[in-house]
Amino acid sequence: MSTPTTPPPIERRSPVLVILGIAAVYLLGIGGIIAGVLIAGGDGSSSGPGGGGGTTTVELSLTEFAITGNLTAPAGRVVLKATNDGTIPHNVQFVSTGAQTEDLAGGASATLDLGELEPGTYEIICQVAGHKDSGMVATLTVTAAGEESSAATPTTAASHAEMTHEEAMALDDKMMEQMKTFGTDAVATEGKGNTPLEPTITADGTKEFAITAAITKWELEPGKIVDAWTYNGQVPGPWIKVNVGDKVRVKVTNELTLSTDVHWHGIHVPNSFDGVSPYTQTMIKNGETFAYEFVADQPAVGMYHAHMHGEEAVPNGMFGVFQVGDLALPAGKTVSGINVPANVKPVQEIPMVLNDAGEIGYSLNGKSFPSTEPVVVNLGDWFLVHYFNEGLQVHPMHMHGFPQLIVAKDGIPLDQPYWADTILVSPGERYSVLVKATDVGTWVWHCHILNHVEMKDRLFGMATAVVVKDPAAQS
Ligand SMILES: [Cu+2]
Repeated sequence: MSTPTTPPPIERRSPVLVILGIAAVYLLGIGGIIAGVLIAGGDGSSSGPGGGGGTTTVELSLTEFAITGNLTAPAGRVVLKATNDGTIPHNVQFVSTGAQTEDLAGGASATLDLGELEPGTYEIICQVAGHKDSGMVATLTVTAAGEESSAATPTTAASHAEMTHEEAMALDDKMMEQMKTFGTDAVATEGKGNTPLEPTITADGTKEFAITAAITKWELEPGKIVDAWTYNGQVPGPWIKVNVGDKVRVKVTNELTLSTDVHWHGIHVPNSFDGVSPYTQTMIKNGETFAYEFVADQPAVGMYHAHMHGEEAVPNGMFGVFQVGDLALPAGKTVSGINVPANVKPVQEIPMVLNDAGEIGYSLNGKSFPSTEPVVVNLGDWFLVHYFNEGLQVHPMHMHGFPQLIVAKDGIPLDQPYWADTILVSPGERYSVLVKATDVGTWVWHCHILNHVEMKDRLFGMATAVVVKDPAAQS
């Protein structure tokens, strides 16, 4: 009798393999996933607690954004075999011990030995920032010896394809009900980002702003409250707008445990205020205040965010919009046959800050659908949108109904503006677009990576709408 410390490759165990369960999961059009539990038994090679026996290999599949598999094993030694069936890197963490695999590229596999497990339930997550909140969490159930038969019960929901007509209709209805709450008081949330920040004007005419970094509660959608990393308690942080030529001072107070700094992304500042510790300043420690001072001498559609610990701080909410001057618009210009009036005056200027990770997750201006804010305009209005991507992924932003005239990239006006209905915004980028509301109705506006906006039974994340009203029709 021997007790192996390393399970042999599964393939070599085929004589004693019993495939106890296969679950096929259909998720948002991403194809099928097959998972099974492979149990080694009958060779008497080892004896688990209670005499359950053997090592169980649990196969699981990682996708955007789910962990699926037949996540049940008898008490004893358990080894996870994870395969990334998705397209972006994922990993697997066994939460109770913190053991985890390396990040796996799409198509890669890894095993994770969980050791001897007592009966109970154990959480498994993908530990890549934001992936757990997006759905990559699963429960491993370890049964007492002699209950192996329960391992055949899939833990994942039935696929759409396997549903009865009645089940499918109920799911459809559930989705419609959830979507109808958009724009109603039922989905109003506490807290609003991008609130304009008023300066104090000092004796020498400097516009002085104060922002405080802290971890504060933030409501993403009704009842979903997270510990966000915020500036002045909001996500995005306050919207700062100054004029070209203004003397600016921004006093940053750090109430985080970690140190921080603030980078002025796309804003022309002296090197000493670029916000990159330790190269341009010393870090701002807990309880300290640092003043950034510069003359806002060039027009900008910029943003400010933490640089130090940015990988964690920024997705968790430490970002805001900073503009210098009004963006020059192609007034009077004809682009692809469409004329922009010489006197064009946008009725609204809308920062649209994209995020996809950390505590905030898939969101527009710090809120997840249906709590995202619609843009409400009148027929014939022109409005100006600035997209800012503060997330970790690209987002093709698609507006139904109207093309968007891209007038500036990263705040720099384009000599050749162009029309597009979908604009790919990468991390760090800004696109400014001018839109004319040419048709009445509710026009959905969303990221076109569909699992950034939709789950099996509901919409979420990066979706909102442009609501165009006809004032004449309402009188
Ligand atoms: Cu997206």
